[in-house]
Amino acid sequence: MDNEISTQPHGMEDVEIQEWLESLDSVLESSGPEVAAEILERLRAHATVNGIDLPFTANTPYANTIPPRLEPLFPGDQELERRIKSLIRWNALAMVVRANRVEHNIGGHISTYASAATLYEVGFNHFFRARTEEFEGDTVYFQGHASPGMYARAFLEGRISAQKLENFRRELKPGGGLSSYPHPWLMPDFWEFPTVSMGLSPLMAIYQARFNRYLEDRGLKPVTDAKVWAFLGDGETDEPESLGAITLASREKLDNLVFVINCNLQRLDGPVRGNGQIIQELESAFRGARWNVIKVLWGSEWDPIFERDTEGLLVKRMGELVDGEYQKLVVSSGAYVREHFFGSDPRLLKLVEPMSDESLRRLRLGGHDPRKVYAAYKAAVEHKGSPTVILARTIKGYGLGEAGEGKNVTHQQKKLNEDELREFRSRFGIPLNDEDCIEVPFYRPPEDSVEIQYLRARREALGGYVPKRSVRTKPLAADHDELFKEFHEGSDGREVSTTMAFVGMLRKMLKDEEIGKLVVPIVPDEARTFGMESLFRTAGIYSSVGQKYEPVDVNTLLYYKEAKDGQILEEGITEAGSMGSFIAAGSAYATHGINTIPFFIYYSMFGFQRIADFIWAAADMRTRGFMLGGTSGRTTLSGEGLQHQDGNSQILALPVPNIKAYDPAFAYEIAVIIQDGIRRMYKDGENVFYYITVMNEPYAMPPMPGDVKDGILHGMYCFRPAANGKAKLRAQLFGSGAILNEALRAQEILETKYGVAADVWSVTSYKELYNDGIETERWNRLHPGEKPRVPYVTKCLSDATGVLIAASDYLKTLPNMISKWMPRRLASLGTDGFGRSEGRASLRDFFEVDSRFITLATLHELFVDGKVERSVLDKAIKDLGINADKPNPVTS
Ligand SMILES: Cc1ncc(C[n+]2csc(CCOP(=O)(O)OP(=O)(O)O)c2C)c(N)n1
Ligand SMILES: [Mg+2]
Repeated sequence: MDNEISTQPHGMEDVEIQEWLESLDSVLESSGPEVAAEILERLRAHATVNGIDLPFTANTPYANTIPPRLEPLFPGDQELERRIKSLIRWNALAMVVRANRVEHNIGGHISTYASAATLYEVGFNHFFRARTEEFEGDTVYFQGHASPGMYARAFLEGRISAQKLENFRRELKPGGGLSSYPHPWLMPDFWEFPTVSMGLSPLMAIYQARFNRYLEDRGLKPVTDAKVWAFLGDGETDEPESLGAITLASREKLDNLVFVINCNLQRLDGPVRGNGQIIQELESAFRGARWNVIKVLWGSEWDPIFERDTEGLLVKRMGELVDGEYQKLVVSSGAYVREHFFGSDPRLLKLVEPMSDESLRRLRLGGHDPRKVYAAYKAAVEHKGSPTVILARTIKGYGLGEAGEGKNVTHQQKKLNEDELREFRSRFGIPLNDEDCIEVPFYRPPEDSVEIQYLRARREALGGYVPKRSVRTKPLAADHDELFKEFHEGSDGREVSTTMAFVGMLRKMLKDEEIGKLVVPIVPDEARTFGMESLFRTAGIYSSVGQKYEPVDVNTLLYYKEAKDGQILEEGITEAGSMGSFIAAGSAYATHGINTIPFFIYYSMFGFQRIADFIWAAADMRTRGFMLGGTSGRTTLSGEGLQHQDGNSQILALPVPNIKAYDPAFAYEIAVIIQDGIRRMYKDGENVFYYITVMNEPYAMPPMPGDVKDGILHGMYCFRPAANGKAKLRAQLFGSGAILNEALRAQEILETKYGVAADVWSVTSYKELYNDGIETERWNRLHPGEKPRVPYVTKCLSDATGVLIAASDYLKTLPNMISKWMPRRLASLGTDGFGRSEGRASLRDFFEVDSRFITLATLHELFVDGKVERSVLDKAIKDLGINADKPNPVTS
């Protein structure tokens, strides 16, 4: 082993060190820790001035942060709490074992909760305050695969029936089951936060804690001491999102935030850092980010040994072992621990001489000792000025013994043999005999038992049960005809982009009596790109400390105004963080009982493509609000090239079931969509949210052509019918977003040059049309005896004559997916392939989506139908200036 401690005493050196330590002890005793810290600080400065090169370390020794003398008294009945915890351990294990007996490989996790039980139970019995009428409650993000523990507790609390436990991971059974992990979508009265895609919950928790402050600073909720708790795995911290936002938390002084990292030193395959120390690594990262770090490494049994160790040898020894060795030690016999851990130095051996091997084996780790955990939690909730992270050492699969305790395979252990079950039963004192216990029945003591009475009393004292989700808002009136009317009228020839039109709507919404305060504009450092800088001054940029400096542009009209009651969340360059804010704001209707309406506007390529998993979590969480993909469209965004030009996001929005995705072309379409969206989400309480792509290409916004609201919302309507509907050559052109204008130009070319009369349709949402189509098909399949229903697309096109051509700024698959419900063959134009740094006209030529290609596609379809001669096509290619041998955009 590296770094072995010398077994030889150091002579004089040791005496000197001893003297220094003793004088520090006496300062500590006579003048307290602050003076001691001051002296050390001065010593450090003095050493530096005198040229002593002290190495930088953000680490403290491998020991508990809170010394025993500062430990508070444990306020609960420790023995009773242990018994309750044991019952929960048993039922959590029983759920998984039983589920896998019924259906092999249905899965579930035993060892995660087994390692975290004390961390949760101390929270449940003493810290997690429920949401009540009077108090907003603490917010708890549970580690996803520890869910059996939360279910087992809710079973003891009488909140979940035995039948539901029986149907863990079998949600489709009669009477319902329990979802594998925390999914508010599936259990909307229970789970609040989806956490199982690892790495998302730490970031979401940080932005939740910050959003809570935002609500307070803007006067939308009272200032309280409510906390946000996030329970994470140590392996989970490898996800970049886990630590990616920790500096925001300290910068914002989020002392309402507590991370608890369950450091069992293992992940799924094996050790998190076999050759290192994950706890020390995390400590330095968090301390470096200025968090309050509390290490809970050793249980109370270690305290007397530390006390005997006046030379600091034990702490030194603890700091030497790598995690792989620790993992081995915790599953080894007392004799092994004595030989391999204490045996490195005779002085260490002497420290434990009076202890039996059995008592050495029973030396608990900090995360399994309620007193140590309580002390850490209490210090965390009382700490001021920065967020706290608790690094708690535990054993993965604690209590599973031979069945998996501390073993590399433990994460996936789902079955226990009879002996293992009996051993577990005995270890945790579950009142089941040898025979009964191998059936792994759920066990709940009678209602009047001391255990149930205690558990209920504790939760009552903390305001009720956790987790529990409820919708706590009153619906809005959402009567906004007046607000949006102006946008139905067009721009009177003035050229504006749909982004500008949206910003105009946002500005008006911010002034609205009902929703003005509730609107939360969120932007990741792109406000100027979207022409939103005018809002800086009027709405203000949220800053928890106001504005401590005079902005450089203070003399301009649109200066960069930060304010404590600022409304805009200017997140900086973090789409993930912005999404964290979006989720917090869009779920405040449940978390806080406040109908905040987030509008998150960003570079569309960096949305679904970059942070799709957060969007998925938002969907699961029933988040409401509007995501706006700015500068969208592969050919609409000129100049930016391959990385930025988005022809994907409307496709990537398809898999998220409850997101409504629109690609509007005109201001009135956006107005109709947003107005209806606010109504659906905030008045009718629908669990949907919106994705709207907006563009930066300026053009005149037309007035709404009659009452086409239904068509806009359903996904298509006829925007401009052909002048001569009776013409011999007929076509239907489908355009979306900015490409609709190309279809309109093609309509003109076709009419004037080729005698083709084309109707032009605005397709606002291929996703809506697709969902309607597949649902109609499904209904018809399931109800063969009834009058078949007709898809909306089919209905729209029932009288439409001629050939069919669709063009969008997205992949061709978008229109293709609805073509089967069209009356005839569809020709699709789209932007499959990598973008280019170019102007719009060249890009549309390159991707073959401009008016010329729409014209050509129309003529070609007519040619295939035998309606026009080949020569017309040949001439058109020439007249339209199309290079037939141009490179294929899909592959070039
Ligand atoms: C993003 C993501 N990747 C992979 C997984 C699969 N997975 C579930 S649990 C787990 C290991 C967890 O280890 P750790 O975070 O240390 O938690 P522990 O169970 O040890 O408390 C893995 C890889 C996941 N849920 N999410
Ligand atoms: Mg782990």
